[in-house]
Amino acid sequence: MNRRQFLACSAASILFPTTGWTTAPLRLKAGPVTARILPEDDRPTSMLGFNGSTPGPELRVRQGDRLSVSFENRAGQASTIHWHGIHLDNAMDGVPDLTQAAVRPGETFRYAFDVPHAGTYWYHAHHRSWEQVARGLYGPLIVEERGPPPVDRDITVVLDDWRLERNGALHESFGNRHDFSHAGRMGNVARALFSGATVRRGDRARLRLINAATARMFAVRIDGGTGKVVAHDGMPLAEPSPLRDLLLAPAQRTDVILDAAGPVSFALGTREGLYGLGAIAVEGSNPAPAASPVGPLPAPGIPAPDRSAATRLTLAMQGGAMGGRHCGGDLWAFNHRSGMPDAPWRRFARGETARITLRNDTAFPHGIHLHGHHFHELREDGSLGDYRDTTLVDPRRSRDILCVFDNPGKWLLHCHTLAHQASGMKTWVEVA
Ligand SMILES: [Cu+2]
Repeated sequence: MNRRQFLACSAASILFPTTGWTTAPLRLKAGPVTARILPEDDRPTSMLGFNGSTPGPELRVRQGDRLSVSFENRAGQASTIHWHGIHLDNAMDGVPDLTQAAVRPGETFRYAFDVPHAGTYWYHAHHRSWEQVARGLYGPLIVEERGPPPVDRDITVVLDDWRLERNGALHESFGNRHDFSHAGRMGNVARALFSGATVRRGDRARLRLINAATARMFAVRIDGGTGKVVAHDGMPLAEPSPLRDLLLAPAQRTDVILDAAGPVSFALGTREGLYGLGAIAVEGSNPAPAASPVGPLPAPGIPAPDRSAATRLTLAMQGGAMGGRHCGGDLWAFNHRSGMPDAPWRRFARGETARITLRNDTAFPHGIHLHGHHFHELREDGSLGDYRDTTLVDPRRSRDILCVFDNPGKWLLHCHTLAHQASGMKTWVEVA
């Protein structure tokens, strides 16, 4: 990232549209949009979006509600919508050729499902996602608690990067083999996009961070107040932890509750130093700032898994540049198999608990996402860690997860570096 781009990112914050509460049927129309990523005196960028914008509108529902969305595909290519992190009805999961046929251009598909857990989620295209998400086909999905924590502001912060030409156009290097065999499609401009532009000094703000990038691990520093991390991937932490620098793999989310002392700024940690992503401005001051400490979000009421009976499995990640050889047939593989097998990697009885060792035998980090479920990360000492739907595994390291497979259906399991997913690092499981 050069100095011009660093300066570009000090520009005023960009807002994306939000909807109000909704249980009524919604329409999401995918199609071409013009996005303002570079500053005003620079050129706009032609992208894809929903209802005229990228990110698409923030959808807000309450826990336990039914979300009903009519997806109208005017994107000019087949597509689907995946509702990332929601424990939903399998037929609504939006995976082409696994849970539905891709929706052809000009066609409409009705998604309707119950939303069982509160938290910060997002929706995104799941057909040729390495290209369609990079072109802008995604948006936030916020599920409000029935008894939300008292805050003065609730602001969604979408983190993304884009690979742009000097004239502001998206670089048409989609499918670039070098990207696919290395860390994926990295942008040369990165931003934080906000659902709200301002806070008052003294406001308690809930910040919902979503990494919508197709490849970038966002190392994020937040300045401008004292905060606590209260949730990862939508799921509350039993005890909020002090806000330090955050690291979000693609598709991961983190909720922070922060008492604002000034403008709340976001910066990306890079090898060359901090890169400004944008800031929420301060306007006025709160006459009655919250005095109580930040407590945990309402517990999701998920029973602790029975570990004693857990099935032991290993899923090894292979391939890529500088990686070990494998016989999978594409750039990347799980257990020496590239791409979708006809039969699931594993069939689980409904309710079965599995302890899966995710072993990264490659030279790159991978954020591994399981559809339709969350799972516990296990710490080195074997204790239960964060409850997530996407877990980051560093190069040459492994991480154990513990998952109760209680949602029936066919569920994708893949790397959320979308170029890796597209070139082999995916499989699926079946819960029956
Ligand atoms: Cu990967």
